[in-house]
Order: sequence, then C-alpha cells, then structure tokens
Amino acid sequence: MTDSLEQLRKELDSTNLDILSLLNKRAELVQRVGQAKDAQGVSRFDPVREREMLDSIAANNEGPFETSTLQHLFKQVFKASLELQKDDHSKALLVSRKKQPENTVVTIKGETIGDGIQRFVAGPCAVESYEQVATVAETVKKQGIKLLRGGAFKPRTSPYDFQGLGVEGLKILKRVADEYDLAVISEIVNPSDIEEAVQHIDVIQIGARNMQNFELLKEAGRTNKPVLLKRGMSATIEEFINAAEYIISQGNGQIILCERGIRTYEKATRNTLDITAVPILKQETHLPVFVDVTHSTGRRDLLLPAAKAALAIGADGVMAEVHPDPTVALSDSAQQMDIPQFEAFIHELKSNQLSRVKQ
Ligand code: PRE
Repeated sequence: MTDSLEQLRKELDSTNLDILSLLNKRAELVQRVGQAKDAQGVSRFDPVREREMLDSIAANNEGPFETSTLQHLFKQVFKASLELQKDDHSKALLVSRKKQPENTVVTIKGETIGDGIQRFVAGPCAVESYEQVATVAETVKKQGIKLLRGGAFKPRTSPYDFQGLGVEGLKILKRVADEYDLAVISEIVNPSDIEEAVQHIDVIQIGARNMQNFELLKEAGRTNKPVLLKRGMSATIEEFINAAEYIISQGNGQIILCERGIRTYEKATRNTLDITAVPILKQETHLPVFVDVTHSTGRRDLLLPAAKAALAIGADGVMAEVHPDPTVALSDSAQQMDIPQFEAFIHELKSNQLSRVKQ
C-alpha cells in the first residue's frame, strides 16, 4: 500500500524543521569560527577547508541525490555562512552605523562637521610661505569658511619633487590660524611627527598613500585631535572603513572620512571620483564624509560639477585647493584654483543652494 500524500507531506514538514534547526545550529558554529578567525586575523574565506568538506560529502553520499547536486547546495551554505561572518564582523566595528545609529559630529574649534550642515575645507596644496598661506587665509575667511588646509609634509610620487616645509610649514599654519581665527588641517606622514604636529594643527590628515599605514593610524587614534582620513587610491570601501576602525580602536572617534578618487583605467581624470562611496560610507558608518574634488578630478574645469555632485549626494563637506598663483605653485599647479576662481566656485555652490550648504 502506498503512503498517503498527506502523510508524506507531514513527514516532509517535520524533516524541514530538522533541516532548519541543523542549518541554524551550523550557523551558530560558523559565527564562533568567524570570531576565532577575526581574533587570529585569519581570512574568513577558506577554499581549502571548503574543498575538504565537499570531498567528504562526495565520500559519504549514499543518494538518491547526485553528489554534484549536494555539493552545489553545500556551496550555497558556505557562501551564506561567509556572509553571516562578514555581517557579524561589520556589526562589531566601532565605526559601524549598526553599533552607533546616530551621526558622529566632529567639532573643530567650534565648527561642527557631520550635523547636516555642509562645510568646506580650502587652502593650498602645499604650504610654501607665510605670505602665500596668509593670502589664501584671507580669502577663505572672507568666504565664511573656517577650515584651512595646507600640506607641510608632502608625499610626492617623485622623490625629486618638492617635499614640503615640514615642521616649519606647520608653524606657518599655526601662525595664520591664530591670526585669522581659522582651524588648520595638515597631513602627517610619520607617526613620530604626530606629537609635535598636534601642537600646531587642529586636524590631522592621513593621506591616501598612508591609509593603511597602521602605525600612523594607531598613533593618530591615541591623540584627541580630529582626524581626516583619505581613502587609499586602490582601497575598497571595506578597507577604508577598517582603516578608520584602527583610529577609533585607540579611543579617538573624531574621524572624518574623505573620498578622493580611486585608480581606474580611465585617464580623462587624475582619479575616478567614486561618488556613490559617499552614501555607502554614510550608511555603513556613523562618520562624516567629505569629498576632495581637487585630487579626485585633477582638473580645474571639473571642480565645480564634482562639488555639486558631492553636495547633492549627501557629503558633509567638500575639500578644494586654492593658491594665490597656481601657475607657480610648487605642487599640483594644474588643479588648484586661483583666488577669483575660488570665489566664483564658492559663490556658485552657495547660489546653487543645495539648501543645506553653509559657507
Ligand atoms: C565555513 C565558512 C566559510 C569558509 O570559506 C569555510 C568554511 C563553513 O561554512 O563551513 C566556516 C569557516 O569559516 C571555516 O571553517 O573556516
């Protein structure tokens, strides 16, 4: 006598529940494996281990399913397990929005970043002299901008290019900041310079080339100065977020992320501005996000449209370079704005009135 359909389905229902319970039991084990791997710094994906398990399935399969069918199903389980481990990992990150749903607001000399008002950071690529920085500071101040940038330590592609004025440059920034009541941002490249640098500057910038200089990240994390962290030119968003985690893990949560373009095959611009990184970073983390329009485009004619795009997509601010005479600038002369161009740039962004833009 054949079993009734109803009876068979009852058995299937109960078997489904067994499978469900076993899958979740497996998932719990996978989560524990994930934690152990994170603690050891071991890569989550392990193809050798997966191969061993697939071989064991082949050796033990008594049918009626074909081995290839079962291997396919198990591979899906491994994939889902990997996703679960990744999810757990990102939930555990201190920079993660899952950990802290509300926005981090970074405060720099009374100026707030990340509170919904869009800000600007402007200044020359490199500090060249007191007069040069003071001229730019005057313009920046006139535009109602509080944050002045200027490079004192310049990591250049060629060792024969201008390397910056070093600590002397930081002192010039400090003098100008005091005279014009501005806050200054400058890149630090060497962990051992941080102690001295924090006496002169208000924000430590960590540049694209140093995004994974973990000693530098940790040293910046041990200070109480805000840090502007630029995305590495070949860094994925996940790597960028983990770099920020290095800083916060040392106690300093005053971090601004800065998208500055990534390296692609496209040659029309210096880098490819990854504009959607902005909303992704804002979804994934609680940190403010800036866009550096100068380094991403490398083209003066693209600064304005790139800045408009950045503000429209929800960036907390835009960084741009301005020099009294870009033609004779010691670095990046092709992409810095002169003062009238900068004034027009800010004027256009303001009148464009992406309503939350504040000078
Ligand atoms: C697991 C998950 C992902 C890896 O690629 C390999 C195996 C699995 O689901 O079995 C678990 C795991 O992370 C591991 O055994 O190392």
